[in-house]
Amino acid sequence: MTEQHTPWAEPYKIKMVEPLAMTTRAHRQKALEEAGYNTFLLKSEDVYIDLLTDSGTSAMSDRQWAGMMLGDEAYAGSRNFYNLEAAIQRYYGYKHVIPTHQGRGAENLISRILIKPGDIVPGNMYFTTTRLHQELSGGTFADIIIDEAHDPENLFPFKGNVDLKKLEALIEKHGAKKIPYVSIATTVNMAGGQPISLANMRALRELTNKHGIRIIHDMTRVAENAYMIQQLEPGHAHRSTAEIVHELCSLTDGATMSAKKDALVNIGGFMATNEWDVFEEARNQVVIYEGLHTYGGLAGRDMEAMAIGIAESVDEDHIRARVGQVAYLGEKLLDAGIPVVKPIGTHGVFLNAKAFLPHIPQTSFPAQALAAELYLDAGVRTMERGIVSAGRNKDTGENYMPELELVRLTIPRRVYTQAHMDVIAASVANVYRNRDKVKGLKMVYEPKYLRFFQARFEPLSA
Ligand code: PM9
Repeated sequence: MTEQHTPWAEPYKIKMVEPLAMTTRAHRQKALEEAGYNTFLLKSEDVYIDLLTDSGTSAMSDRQWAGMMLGDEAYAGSRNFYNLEAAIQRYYGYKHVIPTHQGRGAENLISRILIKPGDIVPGNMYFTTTRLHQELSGGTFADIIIDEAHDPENLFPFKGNVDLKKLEALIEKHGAKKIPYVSIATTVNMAGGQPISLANMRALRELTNKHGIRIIHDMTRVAENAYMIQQLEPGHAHRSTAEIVHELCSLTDGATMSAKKDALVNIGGFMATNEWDVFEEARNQVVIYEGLHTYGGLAGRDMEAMAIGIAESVDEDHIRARVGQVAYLGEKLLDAGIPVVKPIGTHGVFLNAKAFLPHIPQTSFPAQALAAELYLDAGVRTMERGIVSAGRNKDTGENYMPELELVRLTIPRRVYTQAHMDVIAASVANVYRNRDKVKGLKMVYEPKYLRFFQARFEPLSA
């Protein structure tokens, strides 16, 4: 482990590089128009620094690449599945494992198995794919995150916490039988990558035990959450990230995982459960949607890389540098007076588009417009996390109007350098200086599901 009195630094050296595309503003203007002002529709070759997502975009280690060569591509019973199962049991402690092609494959399974029409699924803020699967199974998501999470200026260190009173009120109103599980994300993506505290998880476990309600853990960024507990929650500084990860998982009954984030792979995920009946049903259903229960849509080599990535994700030097790099960018933007979500999250820095572009009403998509402008300025690709991502209420068809109208500068793991962070900060500062000139957008094409992926926009003239 590195000395704590020295600054964080990458605990690796670079042995292979991928050239980046340098483009002109005129080139980017054309690319943006062709992409309908949606950064998801840009071609990657037109992007300089890609902060769209930390999902599947991390650099794998030499050990993971070596693991890829050990792929056992048997249809059934691949040895890589057993290695993956063992890694999940060891680091996370869940008993039964079903691999899936990525996180939403696991969300599909758990939602189909546990949710009945009319059920309520409380959670610490919605996530796009998670809520959609809950709704497709006939459930209704209910937000039980603490109010602080909806305020970008609030400095509370654990804005991923559940407001237990909100959950008690839901139980009182609907009855525990209508609540198949509480959906808990570590960390909370849409709140700005904010962690939940261990104290809050323990209290939630106590409350849910009292009512016989499960906790299903969206553990996509659990190592980052655990690291923040180690750093910030009194009483945990002496514990390893791995130990805290294990305890977080032990307070839940099952999990869905997009291994494309924390677990450092380019593709893959899994569903895990401690309940035999749920496992049996998942094993039945996975063959319909993903593949046999010992590969779930993945090649053997993908499972091997994931097993190795899980171990690497809880390495103290890795996690310190990962979160340290995000904090470095965040501090630079704060120093420049840019409105960002505070405290800085663990997987990205989130710009507060309402404060950045106060002249653009939320119905003219300020975060979408800001993401487009950032791309134009220097070729940095980011993602809208506001009204477009929030979508429409499934019952009324009305747009959700989230408090948080954000642009996410998501940092892939082990990919970019500090110099890239400096370029990003300089570009954001430039756009901020010229913010008055940024105009709103109108949506000209809206897909039915997860509209943020494929919607198209045009600039408003005024
Ligand atoms: N998150 C992200 O960029 C991928 C694309 S946006 C839908 O943040 C959580 C907390 C996630 C997540 C994906 C998924 C779904 C579940 N929970 O993308 O299907 O952040 O592997 O995982 C993205 P998959």
